[in-house]
Amino acid sequence: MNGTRLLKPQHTSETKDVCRVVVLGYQGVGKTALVVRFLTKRFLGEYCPTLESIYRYSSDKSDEDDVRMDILDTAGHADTQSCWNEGYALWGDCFVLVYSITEEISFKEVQNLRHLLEAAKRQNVYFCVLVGNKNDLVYDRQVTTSQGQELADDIGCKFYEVSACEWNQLPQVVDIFIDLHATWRRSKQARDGRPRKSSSSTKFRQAIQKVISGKSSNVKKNDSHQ
Ligand SMILES: Nc1nc2c(ncn2[C@@H]2O[C@H](COP(=O)(O)OP(=O)(O)O)[C@@H](O)[C@H]2O)c(=O)[nH]1
Ligand SMILES: [Mg+2]
Repeated sequence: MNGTRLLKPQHTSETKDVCRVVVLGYQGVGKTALVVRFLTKRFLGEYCPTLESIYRYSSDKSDEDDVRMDILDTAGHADTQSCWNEGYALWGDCFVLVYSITEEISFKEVQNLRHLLEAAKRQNVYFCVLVGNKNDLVYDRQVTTSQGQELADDIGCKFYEVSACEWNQLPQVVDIFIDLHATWRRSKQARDGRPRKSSSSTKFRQAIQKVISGKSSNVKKNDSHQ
């Protein structure tokens, strides 16, 4: 966890509705590309491989249906149990396990990470999703879609195959984070005994669809690979 200090969650009124998401996976699988795509809608191409950062995401709404997330984009070092017990597992509510469909070793790594996560969280509630990235590189594929789906079924989580670099796959990339947040919030509200409000995720997806189809004025759309 070079550079990023993970503090024990303090559930103040300021942070209690913020969902903490940890993005994990082998180096170079596209973790940063996916996070940057979700946050900025852009694909930059090159990202600092050793930079570990926490990003605050907040939807533009002021009602209770707000989507607020702190997203920790990790940069390796997630392969020891102590790192888990003291850091990621304590900090995170949700985990995005990312591999590249072009690298079998990265698929093995998510299986390893899954065991570390389970061991660290034990009985505690957490949510995760499995993401196979780089599905634009089908000719270099080393991990089949059914292998990914089988692993997700085994973990009991949702599975996505996406490409961070393909502009038309932005909705799927958004779904990864928004669905995870929705699951986290439903569980939290059930635990808090609060009645469930209708989710804002549908409205959010509609807004993204508008951006993609060029109906929104505040995001440039002339980039098939941005
Ligand atoms: N072809 C392709 N390349 C990608 C994709 N996502 C990321 N990359 C590239 O993979 C490399 C590593 O990406 P990065 O996000 O830094 O990986 P990280 O180490 O897991 O954070 C960069 O050169 C990216 O441009 C994708 O979906 N398709
Ligand atoms: Mg990175």
